[in-house]
Amino acid sequence: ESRYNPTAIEEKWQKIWDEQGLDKTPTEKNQPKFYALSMFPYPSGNLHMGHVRNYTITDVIARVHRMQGYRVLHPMGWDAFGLPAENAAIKKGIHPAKWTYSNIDQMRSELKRLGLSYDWDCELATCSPNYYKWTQWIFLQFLQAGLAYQKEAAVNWDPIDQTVLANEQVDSEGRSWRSGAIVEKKKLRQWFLKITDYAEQLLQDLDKLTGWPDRVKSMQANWIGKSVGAYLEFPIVGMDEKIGVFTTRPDTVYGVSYVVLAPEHPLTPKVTTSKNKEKVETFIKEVANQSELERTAEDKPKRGIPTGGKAINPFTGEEIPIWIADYVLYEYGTGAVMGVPAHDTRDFKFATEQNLPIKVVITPPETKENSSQSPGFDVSAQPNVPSPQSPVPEAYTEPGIMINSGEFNGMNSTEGKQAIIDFAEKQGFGKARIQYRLRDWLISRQRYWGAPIPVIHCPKCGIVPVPEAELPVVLPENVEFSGRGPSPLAQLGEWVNVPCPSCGTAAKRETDTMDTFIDSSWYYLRFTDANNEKQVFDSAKTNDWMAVDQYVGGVEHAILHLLYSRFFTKVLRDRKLLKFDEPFNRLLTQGMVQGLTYTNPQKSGNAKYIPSALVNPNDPKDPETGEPLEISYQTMSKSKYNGVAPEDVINKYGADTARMFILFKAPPEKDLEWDDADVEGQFRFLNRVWSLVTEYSETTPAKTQKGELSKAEKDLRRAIHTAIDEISKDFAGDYQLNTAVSELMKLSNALKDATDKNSAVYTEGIETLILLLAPFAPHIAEELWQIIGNKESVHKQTWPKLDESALEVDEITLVIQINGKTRGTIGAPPNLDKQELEKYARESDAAKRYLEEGKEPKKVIVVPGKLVNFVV
Ligand code: ANZ
Ligand code: ZN
Repeated sequence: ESRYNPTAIEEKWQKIWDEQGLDKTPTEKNQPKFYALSMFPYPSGNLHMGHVRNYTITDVIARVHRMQGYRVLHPMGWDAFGLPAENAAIKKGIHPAKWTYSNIDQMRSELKRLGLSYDWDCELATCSPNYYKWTQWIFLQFLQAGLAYQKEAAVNWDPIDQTVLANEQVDSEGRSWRSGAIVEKKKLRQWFLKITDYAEQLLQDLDKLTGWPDRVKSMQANWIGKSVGAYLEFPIVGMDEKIGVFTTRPDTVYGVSYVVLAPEHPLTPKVTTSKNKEKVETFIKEVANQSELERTAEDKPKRGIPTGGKAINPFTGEEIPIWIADYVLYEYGTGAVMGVPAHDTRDFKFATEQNLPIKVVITPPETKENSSQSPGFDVSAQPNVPSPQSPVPEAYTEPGIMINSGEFNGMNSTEGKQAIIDFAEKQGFGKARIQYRLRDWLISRQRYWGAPIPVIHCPKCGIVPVPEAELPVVLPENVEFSGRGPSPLAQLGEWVNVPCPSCGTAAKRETDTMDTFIDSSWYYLRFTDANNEKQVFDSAKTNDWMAVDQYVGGVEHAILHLLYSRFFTKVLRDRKLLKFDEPFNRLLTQGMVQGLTYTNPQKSGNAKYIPSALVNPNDPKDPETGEPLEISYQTMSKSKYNGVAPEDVINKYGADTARMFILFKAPPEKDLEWDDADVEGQFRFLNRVWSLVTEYSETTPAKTQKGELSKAEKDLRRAIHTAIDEISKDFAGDYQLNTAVSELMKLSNALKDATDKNSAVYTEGIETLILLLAPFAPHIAEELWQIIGNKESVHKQTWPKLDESALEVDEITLVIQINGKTRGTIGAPPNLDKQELEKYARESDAAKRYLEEGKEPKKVIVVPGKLVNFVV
């Protein structure tokens, strides 16, 4: 037979499969459904290895499920709105639509070369009016439900991309997720979605997601950030108004020595005395320029000043000063806190720096272990001892027993919290309160390349939704992209000025577009009915296919996309469009693809990365300076010159080898180090399979088994069914696809070593190997399947069935011991009982040698399946 020529067979089969419609989604419902989904890509230009890995993992899972009798939905599309297209327009003068669609064409053709079993009839691009019409329609659903609103707020402003960002899009260092710019605070009128209405459900339902990595679930739980505590009111001296605070520790209320307002708090100017006015105003201005991160950083001094105003602790009647400080955030809780320096670390720091009283009101519970030793501070300290003679070296933040707390003395913190809340409620100055860290989702962007928010601002009617019949609000095409001034849409008078749909008065279109995370929050629903022109989707179809059974993508979406999608699903369920409340049953977050990276430790920034083409791998030196280079594996990226282009690998080895390598090299959720030698290794493996099968095809093997299987045949059959068993388990469990590939290699070795290649068992082995290989390396498997004489596609075959009896072993090894010492081994049939085993053992040479003729051993110990020990 001919040599293995991947290029020829891959092109050939891709064409045939396409013509046959092999990967079309079944419409009949006589099989259980399986929805396999990869996170759809942003069409940036070319496919990278991270994409290849993501899509290969999902494709193998989809293919195995088809063979296992599921009807499978496996679609692909494009997350096609967003800033890079617009930046390309500004820089190169290409219209964002043109740039985007030509990238899509490029990437689609690369995807097609990978042999991914997509139903391309479901393809969608979020930038197409057919899609964003429904994005806009969904926005109007939110608006109708009271879940979309406009408000003026201090928002995250990205000075590079000239747009606002959601909180989720600002990293822990205060940088934009996209441009990397340090985000500024700006007061602007913006659109929000009320995700906070769903905070509790989004938190509770995490428990349902048993198929999600714990890490992702805990990231979401932390982001939602539920705190249970109390709302307490402190009357202001000389005024009718009160300061409401949120606290998680109402049990410490007797230890309050001051109240702090966020500088932006509306009460700040009211409580400030004329003496302090000037200083307070200067301070407010200083804080306004600080990011949230700067304000809350642990290691920074807490800055603040007194307003001169005073409040009353409603529990003690005590007068306490009102301060403002940077560490109190206006956006969280009530924007005001009660300061309890003895039991809160930040308050402790602040009080120490500002010389405010520190009053201990909680003491560690007296247990036997710690009653004798010092609990870390002197609990007998007097209240209101001014620092720096602080009564304690640090804040005691654990629960404990209440002291210095009037009638609540002696209660433990848990009881105490409830008692304080009950008391406050009875007296009318407080109540229980639950607080979430999650903020409403800021969705408006001052950019062009996104779905226009479909509302009109009328001077008479206010906000008027664009009537459904007039959707989509299409993006105008003739637009200037200067990168300066307001959004390109806002500069288009003829587009902006329209009559009000409701009263006809001259009105203005909303010129903001939607955050692209809105587009991706519902695309998986549209896939279930992608070509519906009349509805967002036919609920019957969507309810049938959803939830996604296996979702695969990057962990970088743990909060953003995955939280937003869960939110959308719940809202659309409440709008009666969906009958389920979680979109993704199982989630696999695949690891990164890392490339060999050369760095010069003497250089910094991007200059330290040296392209491998310029380096001698045996003696890595900087080609410019001769300095020795360091070698590491790092996530592939253009700026590190450590990427491997998928096209190059496919051209050299074929898509099947690329797929096999990626699946074999690491478990899906772990990082993967690209290694040319291992790619070569998988190519050789496919070549071995090729020879094995083509050689077999030239023989005339026995078709049916005649008589009993020989030992060699039994062994081969055991190898075949072990492979079926192990690989099936890898798919039923947590997708250890790397071990599945090793099992394929083991089976191929067993076939190579088989002595009788004309037996029916050998035929079973060859067929099984091709069938098991088919999901991993679909082209070569199809070619070999035809070579051995089949007409129907290998991808339409059923997954090989396990014959448990083939796994049974013929013989076990039985150890013979005399007085506990091993004296020999013998083969014995499996499943013998104790008596039978003993009989077997007595017959052995070893036993005969050591057991005196005619003399019974004192005792015989039998461990079934393992050993027989004669005590003499
Ligand atoms: C008094 C107190 C005593 C507090 C104590 C803690 C310990 P989490 O868990 O994050 O919800 N706080 C409330 N609103 C704040 C704001 N806008 N900016 C800064 N800090 C704020 O934390 C809630 C606690 O953070 C609240 O409980 C409050 O301090 C503070 F021994 O109240 B605590
Ligand atoms: Zn009107």
